[in-house]
Amino acid sequence: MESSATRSLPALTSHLGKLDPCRMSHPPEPKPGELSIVADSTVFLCGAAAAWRTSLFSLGIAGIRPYTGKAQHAMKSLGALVLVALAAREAAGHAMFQDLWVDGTDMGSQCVRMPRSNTPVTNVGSPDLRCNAGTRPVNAKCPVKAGSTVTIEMHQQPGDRSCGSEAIGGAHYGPVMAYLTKVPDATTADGSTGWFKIFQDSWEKKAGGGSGDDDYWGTKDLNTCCGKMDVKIPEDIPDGDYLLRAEAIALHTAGSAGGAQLYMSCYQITVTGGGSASPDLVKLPGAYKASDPGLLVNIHAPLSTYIAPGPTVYAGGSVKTAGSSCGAGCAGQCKVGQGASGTAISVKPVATAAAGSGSAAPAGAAACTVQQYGQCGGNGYTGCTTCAAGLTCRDMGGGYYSQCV
Ligand SMILES: [Cu+2]
Repeated sequence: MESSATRSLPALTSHLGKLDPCRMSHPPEPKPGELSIVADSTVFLCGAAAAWRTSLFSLGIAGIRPYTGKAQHAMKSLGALVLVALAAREAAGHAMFQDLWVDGTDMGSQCVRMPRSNTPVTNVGSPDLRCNAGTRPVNAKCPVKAGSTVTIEMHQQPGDRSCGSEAIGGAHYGPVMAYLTKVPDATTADGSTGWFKIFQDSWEKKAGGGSGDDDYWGTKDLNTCCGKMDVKIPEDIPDGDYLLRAEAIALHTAGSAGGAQLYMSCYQITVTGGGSASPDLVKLPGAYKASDPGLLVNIHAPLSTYIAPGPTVYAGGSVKTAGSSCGAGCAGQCKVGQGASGTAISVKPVATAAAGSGSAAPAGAAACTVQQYGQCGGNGYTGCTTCAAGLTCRDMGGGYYSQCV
C-alpha cells in the first residue's frame, strides 16, 4: 500500500496536477480550518474562508508545508496526527478492482493480480497500463463459460467489500471498460499480446446538468452498484486462457495531458464452450495516447460528447448505458456472503515474470509474497501474510491494518 505517509511530496503534487485540491476533490468545499482528506492521497488543511484557496497545506513525509504562504503553525500537530492515522489506510478515493463473480458465483480475489496499491497509472505509454504497476501473476484461474457474464468488483481499500463507502471516491468520474487478451497460460502471461475491448460504461449527458461532473459516468454506476459491474464474455471467442482487464478512468484532473488516472486489474480466466472468432486487436501500451479526447478532457466544463479511449467494443461484447440501473444480473443482485462462492482452478506455483514494470518477486518465491507497503494482516484480512525478503509485517495501530515495511 502507499499512503500519504509513504509517498514523496513531488509524487503527490504531480498526481494532483494543477488543480486546487480543496476545491476539486471533496465537494462540498471544506470549511475554514477543516481537514480535507482529498482523493489524491494528500491531506490538506483548507484555510480561512476568504483565502482558503491560498492557504492550503499539504503533508508529505517531511511534514507539513504551506501550499502557498500563510503558515499556520498551530495546525501542525493536528496534521501530524492525521498523517499517522492515514498511514494505516490506502489513499482515500483511489481504488482497485479486487474481486470477480462468474455467473453469480463469488470467486473473491482468487484470480486477480492484485495491485500493490490503489494508486492510479497515469503514464499510458508504460507497460503498467496492462495489469497495473508491479503486479505478479497468481497461481489460479477462474473458469468461465463463453457467453456467460462475469462481474468485476472494485473498492477503495484492499480487502474491503462493503457497500458502505463508494467503490471509487472523491468525485473520480470517468468510463469503466473491460478488455480481453488470449494467452497461452494466464498464470504466466505478461499482457504483451493483443487486446480487444468487450465492455464499456462510459458517459451520458444529464439533462439540466451544469458540467461534465454532473453527467452520468461509468464510475458513478460502480458507486451505485457497490463496486460491481456485469461484463459479458463473448460467446464466439476461442476456448483457452485469457487475461480479463478491468479498468476505471478518473478524469477529475484530466484537463492537462497525463492528468487522467487509470485504475486497472487483470483477472486470470479460462474460457470454455466458445467459438472461432478473431476480434481485431490492439496493443497495451499503444492503444491510448495522452492526447486522446477521452483522456485529455476538462469534465468540469459542460460536455457535448465524450469518447472513451481505446477501440470500439467488440460486437460480441456488451455496453452499459451510464446512469442505467444496476440491473437484474449479479451487479444488482449479488451480495457478498449470500449465495454461492467458488474455487478457482489452482495451478502449481511457477516462476513467472511480472506484467508491467515494478518489483517482480524473485523467481521461485512463494505465490503470495506481499511487497513493500502491501497489506499482510489486520481485521478481517484473509490474504497473504508473508512479507517479501527483508520486510516485516507491522501492525499500523489497533490491529486494523498491518503492512509490510
Ligand atoms: Cu485520484
